[in-house]
Amino acid sequence: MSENYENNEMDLMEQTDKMAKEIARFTQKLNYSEEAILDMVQEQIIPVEQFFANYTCAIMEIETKFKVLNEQFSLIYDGNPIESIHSRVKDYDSIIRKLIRKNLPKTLESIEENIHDIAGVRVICSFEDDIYRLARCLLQQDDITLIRKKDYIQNPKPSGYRSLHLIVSVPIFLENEKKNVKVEVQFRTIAMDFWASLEHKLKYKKNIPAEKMEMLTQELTDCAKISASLDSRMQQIRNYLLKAGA
Ligand code: 0O2
Repeated sequence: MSENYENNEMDLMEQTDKMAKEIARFTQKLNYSEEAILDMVQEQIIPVEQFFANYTCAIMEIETKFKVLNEQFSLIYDGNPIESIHSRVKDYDSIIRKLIRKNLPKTLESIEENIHDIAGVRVICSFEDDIYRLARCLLQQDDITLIRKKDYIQNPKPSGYRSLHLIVSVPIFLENEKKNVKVEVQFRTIAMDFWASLEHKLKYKKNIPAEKMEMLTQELTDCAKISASLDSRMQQIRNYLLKAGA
């Protein structure tokens, strides 16, 4: 037995030696091609990084516009109309999933042409009136072009989802060019956002039994009605206070 062990040991040593030589040869080859691979990766990655950087810049432009409006409104009206602003660049996975769902080509050109919410800015207000006022102010700026408007406040989705969505195009100024970039702006009241966040969580929960899911969905639809009613009543109180000069 021990002999076998020894023999095995010898075999292993020989094999290891052979393998080490193979690896050295392979690594030498790899060293050469590694640079080529790196060059290739750089060539592919830089345009993708630039592509997404444009959306980050467009978000900065839009955010600044809202910060300016918020500042100005706070001087004219009572308090700031914007409670908070949240922005994000859509992640690559979600973009690809959307392309697959819509049966679109998976190229940067196709993404730029067909996916309108790569850059997303969510503006949260206390009152519905502020949403429409801010939207109007944004759209009247001469560098902003409206591409599409979906008013889910006037026409809520069957689920109860409410929000005002604008797809706008905004110019960004790069080293040697001006580029128009699309941004999706979602305006919500605090109540709309509260509801949508919970509903979004429910949508992505996979392990809820079907009948429980149906019950929770119904419950959320009821909550959406309560939330819409709350927004409307709060708006009325605010209108009264404004009229009373409070
Ligand atoms: P995420 O993670 O927020 O980015 P389109 O963009 O026009 O091709 P769609 O769905 O017709 O696709 O556009 P729509 O209706 O304007 O909705 C786009 C975004 O609005 C969604 O993005 C959500 O953020 C939000 N939204 C729309 N409907 C609902 C809803 O019923 N519930 C909730 N919670 N959010 C909603 P994504 O890409 O779905 O997701």
